[in-house]
Amino acid sequence: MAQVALTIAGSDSGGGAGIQADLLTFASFGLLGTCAITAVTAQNPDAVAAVEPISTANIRQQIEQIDAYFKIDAVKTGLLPNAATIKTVAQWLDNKAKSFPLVVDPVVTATSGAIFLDELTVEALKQYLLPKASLITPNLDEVKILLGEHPKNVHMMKQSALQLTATYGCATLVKGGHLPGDKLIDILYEPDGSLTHLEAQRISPLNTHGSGCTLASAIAAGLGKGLNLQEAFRQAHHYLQKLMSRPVLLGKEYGFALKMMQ
Ligand code: PXL
Repeated sequence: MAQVALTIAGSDSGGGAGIQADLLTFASFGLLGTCAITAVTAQNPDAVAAVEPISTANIRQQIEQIDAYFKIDAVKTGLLPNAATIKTVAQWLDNKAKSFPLVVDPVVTATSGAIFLDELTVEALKQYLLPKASLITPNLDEVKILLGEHPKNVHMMKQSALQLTATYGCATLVKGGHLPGDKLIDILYEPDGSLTHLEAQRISPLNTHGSGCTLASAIAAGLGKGLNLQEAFRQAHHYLQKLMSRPVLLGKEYGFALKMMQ
């Protein structure tokens, strides 16, 4: 029987991030992808022109319809645009009592700066959702918003991962793509104290829009297939490297676009 993954996230009209990246990733890993759309953005790889939240009543219905029909093997959350949406998702998760792994990508800002969650929303994320996660996947900007300090080196990334895991009881993947230098370093810290450190070479110039969504949904896919977290992380990391090493050429630049032709 096919495994089923659910992404609860925003739509990216440019196709590179959000729901579109998640569903593509689930399919690449052989899972059946389902989605609950939390917000509709109007954007292209240069800029986000608009973000319109979907009503919580509609989001709840999207999730309930999926839940009523499918046995869900993994859930990934992305952009949750306000506190009411976060509470809606958290309420549903409470009723499910952890029957699947939950990967929370704590999307707080977009690279373009156009998506920005206010303080109330960040507080709701910390209070209601992060404690329910199996894994959270902050980038360095999101670590700063969650902990108050921007990691400046690998040692600080490890300390941040440790602190987030201690606070929320989940595994933490700190993505180091925003550190300067040629090496891209990601650090996974698990509640049992194990640390996995994966490196890659920075490829530039490359538009990496959507890479965070893809990594998180690839891990969710692996977990949904029954892999342990370390193995799911390794496979997701490898998948992303493969995509980035074969970028499609867009109009203006080498874009990542995540539409690798098979
Ligand atoms: O990568 C963060 C992100 C998540 N979700 C949506 C986005 C973006 C970044 O632009 O557009 C819908």
